Amino acid sequence: MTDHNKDSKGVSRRTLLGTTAAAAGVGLAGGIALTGDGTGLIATAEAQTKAAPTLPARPAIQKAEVAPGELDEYYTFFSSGQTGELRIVGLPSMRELMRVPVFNRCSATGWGLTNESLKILTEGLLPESREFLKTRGGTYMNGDLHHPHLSFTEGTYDGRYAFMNDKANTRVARVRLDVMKCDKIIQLPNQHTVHGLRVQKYPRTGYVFCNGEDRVPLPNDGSNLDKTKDYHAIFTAVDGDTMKVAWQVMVDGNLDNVDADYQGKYAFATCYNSEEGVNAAEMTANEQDWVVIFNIKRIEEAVKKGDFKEMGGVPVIDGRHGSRYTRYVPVSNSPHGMNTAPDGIHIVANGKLSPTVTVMDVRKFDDLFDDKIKPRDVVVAEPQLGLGPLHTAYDGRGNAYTTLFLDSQICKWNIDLAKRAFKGEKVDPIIDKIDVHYQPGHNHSSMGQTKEADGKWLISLNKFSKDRFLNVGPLKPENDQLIDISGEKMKLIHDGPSFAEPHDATIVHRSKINPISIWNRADPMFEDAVKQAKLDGVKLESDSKVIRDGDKVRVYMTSQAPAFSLEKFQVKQGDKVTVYVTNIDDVEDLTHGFSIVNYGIQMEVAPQATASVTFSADRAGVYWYYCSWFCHAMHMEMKGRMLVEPKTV
Ligand code: K7E
Ligand code: CUA
Repeated sequence: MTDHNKDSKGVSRRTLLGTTAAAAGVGLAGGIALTGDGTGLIATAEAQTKAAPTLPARPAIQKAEVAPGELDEYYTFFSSGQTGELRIVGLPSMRELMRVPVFNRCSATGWGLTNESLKILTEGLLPESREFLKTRGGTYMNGDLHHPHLSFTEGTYDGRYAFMNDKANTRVARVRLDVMKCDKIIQLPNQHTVHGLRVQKYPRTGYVFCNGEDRVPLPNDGSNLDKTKDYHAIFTAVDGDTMKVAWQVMVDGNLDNVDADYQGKYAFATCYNSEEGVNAAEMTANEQDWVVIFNIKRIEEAVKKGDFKEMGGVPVIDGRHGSRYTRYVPVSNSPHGMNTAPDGIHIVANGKLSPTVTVMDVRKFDDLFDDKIKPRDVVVAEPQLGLGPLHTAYDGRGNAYTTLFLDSQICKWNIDLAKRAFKGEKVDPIIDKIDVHYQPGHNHSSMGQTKEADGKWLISLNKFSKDRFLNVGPLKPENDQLIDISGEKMKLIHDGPSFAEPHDATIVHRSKINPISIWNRADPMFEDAVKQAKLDGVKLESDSKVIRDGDKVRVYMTSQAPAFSLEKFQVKQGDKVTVYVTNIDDVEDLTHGFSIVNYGIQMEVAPQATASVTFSADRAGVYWYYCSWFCHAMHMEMKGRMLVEPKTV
C-alpha cells in the first residue's frame, strides 16, 4: 500500500498563483450516448477510454484561485447534517455563497417563524406527528440533512430542484433552484428515518428514492419491543413533481445508501444488518450483507394491478427475499456508499468494514431478474483498496476515487483494470493514493454523478480537521478538501473548514443553474398572503392598512429603502396579529428585514417578495420594529412603532 501513498504537503496555494488559467467550459469527457432503443443512457468502456485523449490539455495544476470579482465555475450543494440546512459553495474557490434553511430554524430569514415557511414545515407532516407536535411549536426544531441531489433530465442536471432527506425526522424536502428556497417538505409514513436519497436519472426525475434505515414494528403501536423479527425497513419512491409517496417496498435488512441507473429501470441500495439484530454485535455478526436491487417497471406494474398492501395511505409492496420485485446480491459485511459510474454501466458498493468495493454491471440485471443468472454473477470486480472504503466518485475517464475512512486517504483506481484483475490478470487497479485530513466520508467529483462527469475537481468531505485550523475549542470544524484530479496524480489544493456537518455534496456546472434575482409577484411562495389581501381589499404593492377582524388584526405595509410605509400601528393586548410586509424595491440585492424588538419576530423580505408573520400581542407597550437587513445609508432609521394597548379589566 505504501508505494501509493503520496504526501501532498509540497503543494501550497502560493505555487498555484503562477499557473495558467484552467481550460474553460465543461468538457464532456464521457463517451455516453443516448441510445435510440429505449435502453436509456449507456456508454461502452471503450468509448470512455477513447474519450480521454480528446479532453482539452490541462496545466499540471488547475487554477483554483478565483480572483476578486471573478465567478466560480461550479455550484456545490452541500448538506449540513445535523445543522439541517442546505449550503451553496462556489467551486473551486470553496467560498460559501448561501445557506438555504430547510429542516432547521433560521434567525436571518425567519424560516420557521414566517407563515410562508411554517406552511411548508407543517403541511406535509404525518397526522400523528402533527398531533405530537401540537404543544411543541407545531413542527420539528431539528433535522439531519445528509443527501442533497438535483433533479435530472436524460442523465444530467436540469436546474429545476434539489431534493434532500432528514434522517432525524423521516422527511424529504425539495428546494427550488430558481429562487433557492425550500418549497415542499413531506414526512414518510411506515418508514423510520430516511438515510440514503438519490433521484431517478433517466428519463427524468421522476422518482426520488428514499432509504428507510431503521427497522420498526409495523404498525408501530407500542405493543412489540422484543419480537424484532417483526420489525421492517421500508424503501420509498417519492414523486418529485407532486412530492407525494408513489410507492413503498418492504425489504430485509437496514437500507443505507441508494443510487439509480441511467436506464430508468433500476434503483439499488446497500444494506447492512442482514442479521436483523438490534445492537452492534448482532448487526455485524455475518460475513456478508447485500445490495438490494429494485425493479422499477415490475413495481409500477404491481401498483397498477394491486399487488400491494395499503399502509398509512400508500401502497406497500413486499420486496423481501423471494419477491419478484427485488434481488439481493451478497456483498461483504456492512457496505455503505452506493455510486453509479457515469459510463451508465458500473455501480459500486463500498465495503466500509471490508477493504474492498464491489463493482456490478447493470446490464446483467435483466438476466438476474429473469433468473437466468445467480445474484453474484452481476459482480464484475471487487478490488481491495484500503481500510474503510465509504464512497466513490468518478472522473468520466474510467477512473474511480474512493474515500478510505480509516486510512484517511482517497484511492484512485481504474474500473477496467479492476475488472481484468478480477478475471485473474496480474494487474494492479490502483493508480494513486493521496492523504486527506482526516477520515473522509463522502467525496464528489465535478459533474461526477451525471453522464457529463468532467474529471476536473474532487472534494473530500473529511469528518475530522484536528490540527488543520486554528484551535476553536473542543468542538472543531470539519474539513472539506479540494483536490485537482485533472492529471494522473491527485493534487491537494485547498482546506475548507465547515460547520457541522456536510455528509454529501453535489457539484454542478454553473451553466445548469439559473436563479432569478427579483421575486415574481405571482410566485406561489406568498400566494396565501395575496389571497388574504384580496379578501381584505388590500393591494399588497401599494396599500398600508390595519384590518381588525374580531381579535385578529392584519397589518399590511410595504418596504422601500429606507422606510416602511407604516411609521406606526396599534393593536390590543391579546390580539392575534399578522404583519404582511411587501418589498416594493425592484433592485437586485435590495433585501429588507422586519424585526420587532423583544417580540422575537424577524424575517427577510427580498425584492418584490411578500413575507408575513403571525404572533400574539401578549405584552403591552411600545415596541419598535426595524429593518434587519442592511439596505441603505438610512438603514438604521428604517423603523417604526407598534403600540400594544393594555387589556382593560
Ligand atoms: Cu454520512 Cu451519505 Cu449519511 Cu456516508 S452518509 S459518510
Ligand atoms: Cu431596509 Cu435595512
